[in-house]
Amino acid sequence: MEYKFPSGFLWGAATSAHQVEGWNFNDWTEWEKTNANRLAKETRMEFQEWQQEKFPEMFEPKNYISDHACGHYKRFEQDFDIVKELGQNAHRFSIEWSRIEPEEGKFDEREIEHYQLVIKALKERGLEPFVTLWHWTLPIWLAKKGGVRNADFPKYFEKYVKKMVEVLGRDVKYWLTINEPEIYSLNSYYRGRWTPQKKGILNFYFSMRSLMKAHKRAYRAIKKITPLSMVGGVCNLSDFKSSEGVVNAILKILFERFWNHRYLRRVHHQLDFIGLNFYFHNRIDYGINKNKKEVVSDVGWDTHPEGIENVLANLKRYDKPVYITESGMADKEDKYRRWFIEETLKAVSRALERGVNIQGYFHWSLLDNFEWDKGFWPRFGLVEVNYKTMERRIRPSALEYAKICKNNSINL
Ligand code: IFM
Repeated sequence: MEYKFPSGFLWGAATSAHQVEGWNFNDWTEWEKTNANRLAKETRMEFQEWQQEKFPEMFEPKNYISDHACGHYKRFEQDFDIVKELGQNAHRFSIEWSRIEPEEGKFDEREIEHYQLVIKALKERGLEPFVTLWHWTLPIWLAKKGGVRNADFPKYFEKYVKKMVEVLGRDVKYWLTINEPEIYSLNSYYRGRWTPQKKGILNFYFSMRSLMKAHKRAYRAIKKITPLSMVGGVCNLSDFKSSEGVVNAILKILFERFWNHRYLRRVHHQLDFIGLNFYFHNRIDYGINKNKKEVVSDVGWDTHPEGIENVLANLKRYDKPVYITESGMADKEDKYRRWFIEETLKAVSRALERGVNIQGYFHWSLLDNFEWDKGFWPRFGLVEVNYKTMERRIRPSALEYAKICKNNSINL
């Protein structure tokens, strides 16, 4: 049986500036330089033997330096040709704040022009731009002032956002303010794994609070300048399932409330749509993440694509359009990606049948790219990147995804 997606459904893939562009200068590039040796050493404790054997590059400090990344800053036109060839009609990317405002209050006109060209290149190929305004990297001057934890962070963000909307707003309908505030706060301000490596529940709380305020300010600013634009936020939500027993059922409700709904409940009046990033499934059994781990990705994450149905159904309460702004898996050999995409999209079709207003799907990612503190070894791309030659090679799963995009349908 064939399932037809609603007409006008957007099909695409996503990237973020720091992970693909190359030649950045921001808080992450500086952190990478001082932490590369440590990260290479810690790998032995963090990853299993099969991962260490499959990806020996994880032991090399240079794996942790983003440097030229995928060179997408210079190759964006060729990369968008691939997107077009793959039958997609939309594309999600992010703007690198540190390029735009390298010094406080000084905007770099040449970099603004760069992103104008990026958007023009997308439009010329019939690709609807979804523009993320902040995907985790900060200009150095702002990081020095305490970044997200500076009480004025929301104001700094608003100023940058206003500038972006003034110069790009004519050609952009869809804006995404902040990527995954909960994942950023968790890793940078609770676990202390990412720059600026702060720890503790209070740090997490204040980081989230600041990002919520920043989102709200950005929303109002964008709508004031371009009232017809659509402004969304991007959350990384989990599928929670509980094993038997009252305790597990209660734990499930609490985790779901805290992780999936705390941010959304607070910002939903300032959202025209919800951006959902889906990767994680959590079985609660007197503890979190007691998963069966039937299919595990290269980074060791349990993949449970059908879980997206449950998460989508739970978003119905907000009564907003939903775009799946990320969903994907690290799979160097492309063994599971086709299965993963198909199972995800079948689950999406079931959620549509259940009345969830889903309007688009963006696979993470278009290209293999720089995966933050793990560096280059995880391969999330529909398109493989040879980091030595910068050559691109379309993976077989991408061709299968292309069929779905072109037909706007999937065989159930
Ligand atoms: O690479 C990241 C991306 O930057 C944010 N969402 C999850 C992806 C995979 O970890």
